[in-house]
Amino acid sequence: MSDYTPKPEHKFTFGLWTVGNIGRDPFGTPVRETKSPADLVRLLGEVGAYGVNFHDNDLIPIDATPAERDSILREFKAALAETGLVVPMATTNLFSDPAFKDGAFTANDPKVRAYALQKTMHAIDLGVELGAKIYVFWGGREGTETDAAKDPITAIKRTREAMNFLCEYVRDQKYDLKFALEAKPNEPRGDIYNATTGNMLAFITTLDHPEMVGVNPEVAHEHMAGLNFTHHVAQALEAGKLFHIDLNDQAFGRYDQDFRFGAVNLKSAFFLVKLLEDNGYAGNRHFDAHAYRTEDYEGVKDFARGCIRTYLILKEKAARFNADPEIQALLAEINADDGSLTPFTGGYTPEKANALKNYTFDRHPLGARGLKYERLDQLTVEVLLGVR
Ligand code: DIG
Ligand code: MN
Ligand code: MN
Repeated sequence: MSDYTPKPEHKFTFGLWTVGNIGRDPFGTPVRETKSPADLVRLLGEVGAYGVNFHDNDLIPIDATPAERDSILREFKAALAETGLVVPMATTNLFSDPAFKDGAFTANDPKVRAYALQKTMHAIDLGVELGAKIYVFWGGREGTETDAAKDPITAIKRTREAMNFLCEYVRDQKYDLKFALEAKPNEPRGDIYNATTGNMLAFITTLDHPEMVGVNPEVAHEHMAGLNFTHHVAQALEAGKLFHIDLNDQAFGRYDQDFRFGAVNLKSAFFLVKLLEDNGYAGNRHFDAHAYRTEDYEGVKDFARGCIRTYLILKEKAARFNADPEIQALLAEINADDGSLTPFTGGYTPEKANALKNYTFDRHPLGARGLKYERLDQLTVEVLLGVR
C-alpha cells in the first residue's frame, strides 16, 4: 500500500467556495452552516491542502464595511500563518450580484462594463496582496439566452477590450501575475461566449499581451460540452498555456455537477493525471468541486480528502502503466519505425515532396495490420483495477 498523504509539493488547492459550499441548489435551501474564511482555511489545513483560492466576495462580502474588511483579512491571514497554506490563485465574482445579470465585460450597459473593470482591479489588488500569482477569469454571465440581445462579435470585442485593459493594469502595477481564462459552454447563461478551452486559446492570440494570458480548463465544463478533457488540456500544455487547472468530475450531458475528482469517469481522470505527470505540469492541482448536498462538514472533509487521494492513486497508476513491461512492449511495437520513410520526414523540401509524390505505397498491408489496441486498453483497465 503506497502513501497517499498530500505534501506541499503536490500543490493541491481548493477554493473557499468549494469546501465552503453550503449546499444550496436551484431546488433547495442550504444544508450546511456558513463557515468563516479563516475556519475554511483551517479545514483545508486539516485535510492536507497546499493552498486556498478565492473570489473577492468569498473573502470580503460585497457590502462589507472597511472595518469588517480589515477584521476578515486579519483573521484570514492569521489562519494562513497558523496552517502554512498559501494563496496561489484569486478571481473575481462577476456573476452573483444582480448588476451582472446581463454579463460583466460583455454587458450591454456601459456602466456595468465599467463597474466590472473596477471590481476586477480591486480584486486583483487583493489577490496580489495575499500572494496570488495566477488570476482566473470565468465569464459565468458572459453569454445570452437570445442572440437578439447581443451581437456575438460585439461581445468578443468587449471581452478583448476588458482583457487588454486589465493586462495593462497589471503591467502598470508591476504585479507578478498571469491571467488564466476558464471556459464553460452554458449555465448560468443559456449559452456562454468562449464556450470551450479551444475557443479561449484562439481568443488569447488576439490580445495585446497574449504572453500574460493562458487557460484554466475545468473537467466538468469540457464534459458538459461532450468533449475529451485530456485532449483540451494537452493542446493547452503543448502551447505553453496551461496556467492553471480546475479538477473535478461530471457526467456527460448534465448540468455542472462539480463532483469530487474521479467520482464519475475514472478512466478519463487517469489519462488526465498521466498527461499532467508525464509532462511535469508544475502548476496547482486545484479542485473546483464541492461535496454532495447530503453531507455535513465531516462529509465535506471526506470529499476533499477523496479528491486528493484519487489524484495520488491515479498518479501511482500512471507510474505503473509507464513501468509495465507488456504495456511498454506493446507501445514500442505500435510505434515501431523501420526507418524506410525517414527520407521524407522533417522539414519540407521540393526534393522531398517530389520523391514522396513518386514513392510507391502498397496500401493493403497498411490496412490489414492489427494494432492490438484492444489488448493495450485491457491492460490499461487492469492497471486501473489493481490487478497489474
Ligand atoms: C466555476 O467553475 C468557476 C468559478 O468557481 C471560479 O470563477 C473559477 C475558479 O476556478 N471556476
Ligand atoms: Mn464548474
Ligand atoms: Mn472552475
